[in-house]
Amino acid sequence: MSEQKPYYITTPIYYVNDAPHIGHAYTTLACDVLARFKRLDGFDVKFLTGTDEHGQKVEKSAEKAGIDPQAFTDQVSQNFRDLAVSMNFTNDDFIRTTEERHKISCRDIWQRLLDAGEIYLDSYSGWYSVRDEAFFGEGELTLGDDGKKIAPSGAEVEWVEEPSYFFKLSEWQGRLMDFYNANPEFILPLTRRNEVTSFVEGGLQDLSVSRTSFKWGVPVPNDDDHIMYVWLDALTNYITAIGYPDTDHAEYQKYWPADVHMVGKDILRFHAVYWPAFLMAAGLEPPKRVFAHGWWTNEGEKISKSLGNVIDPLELMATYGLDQVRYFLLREVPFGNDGDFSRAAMVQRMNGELANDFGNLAQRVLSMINKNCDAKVPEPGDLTDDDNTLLSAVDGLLEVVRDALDVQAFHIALEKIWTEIRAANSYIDRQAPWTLKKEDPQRMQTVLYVLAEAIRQLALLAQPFVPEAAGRMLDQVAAAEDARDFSSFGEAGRLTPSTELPKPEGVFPRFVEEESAP
Ligand code: ME8
Repeated sequence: MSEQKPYYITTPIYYVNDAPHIGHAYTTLACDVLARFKRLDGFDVKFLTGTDEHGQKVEKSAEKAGIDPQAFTDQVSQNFRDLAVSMNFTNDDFIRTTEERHKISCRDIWQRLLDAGEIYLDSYSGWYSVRDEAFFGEGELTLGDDGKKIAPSGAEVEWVEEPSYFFKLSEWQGRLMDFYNANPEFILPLTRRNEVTSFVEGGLQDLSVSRTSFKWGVPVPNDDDHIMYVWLDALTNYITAIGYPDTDHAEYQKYWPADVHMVGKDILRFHAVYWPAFLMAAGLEPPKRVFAHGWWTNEGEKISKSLGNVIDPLELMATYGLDQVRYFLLREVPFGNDGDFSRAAMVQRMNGELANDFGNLAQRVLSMINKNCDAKVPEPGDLTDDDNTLLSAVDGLLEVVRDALDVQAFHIALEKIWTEIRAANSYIDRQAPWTLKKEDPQRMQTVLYVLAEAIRQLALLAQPFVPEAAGRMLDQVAAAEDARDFSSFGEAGRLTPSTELPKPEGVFPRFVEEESAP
């Protein structure tokens, strides 16, 4: 077998200051779908997620909870791990920045930067937002109602004055611009790319990369008074997990540079400006892509703990079902745009698109086969133009979905799959196999075969999005376990007539509003 191509995809590592919410689940879900798709498509995938456990924000949260930071991070990090299991995420590793492997990696990248003359000691005085873990210039701030200064994210800033090491970011403007120009799809979507390039074109200042006013972090090598800036620490996780500092490590050799760092738009600058600059300055390659997706609101409102409208992914799953939530999040909003979570929209999509369009297609066809074809894959006769049109459209879908996912356009991938689901539904209505049953039973067999084959392929493609339901649909067309990757897509994996089929059962339940109590 030819060597599999590597594919390395990462989520942000989440701060352990709080319980995971729908926004965290969303980013990891997007990565999970890509990881699953690429595995089915023959790639050797590494999918990484984890938690960001150092810094002032986490230290303060631990203090507030009255627990020591390590015990606090152990607890909260576990919630993120558990969420990954509940949401059926297939991450290959889960990294925590408090692990020894990561501290070694941080010290090493620091040393490389120092040796390269990219870091110098000075002192910092300026504004810092603990919530963003970021420094801000006076010009970026606004005044809040109470007269306090506010960062663009809405977080309060505090004045910081302390000795600090600096990274010579100001010297990287030209090289970053050359890098963006040479790699036009490094930042997607393109609207976000423009945001970053104009920021860099506007001029860069040296970046403070150490703090002395708290202790919870990785100490700077040979200068224990300083803790490494949490973003330098955090970003380095992406290479720690593949064996760095051993750049000869088999995983590092195979997976670096990463194919996609998936992030929310809030942390694009760290990933698209600081990270490639740190890497290039350390003599390492920058990643191939950073995709910054949009922001979810809840029924039109910003999601925030103080508003009490945080959406708990576990509650959503319990109410609507896991595959239903997975589908909704990636179908509702063009990936990259902001989106609004609404329960009405959730129910509409799960009932309309999953239960009616896809679920009924399978249920109608498989029940007819069960009753009229002796519960076996029917034997097709000669194919008509109508049969060939449907089959070739479905056969062509893999390429269409692959192209969409290569630019992280989940909504387009789903839209294209659903176009063919609807085409299959109109084909049934046109061909009316229930009438053929009496008039032309051989033709009925052909029509049902074409439909079963369409269902098989649609379910193959739906697997990354709705793994549980698609798996059950594949069981119902008796697709062998080793015939569920994309090497069995199209003609290569056509259903074999006379194969026995199990009794069909619905895979996408409808959501029925409970009657409110009298
Ligand atoms: O920023 N809508 O961690 P974090 C969509 N530790 N996505 C959302 C969201 C929302 N309302 N809220 C959060 C950090 N997210 C750093 C990252 S990486 C080296 C270090 C998602 O816990 C989105 O992906 O604040 C966002 O970028 C991320 O959670 C921020 O997670």
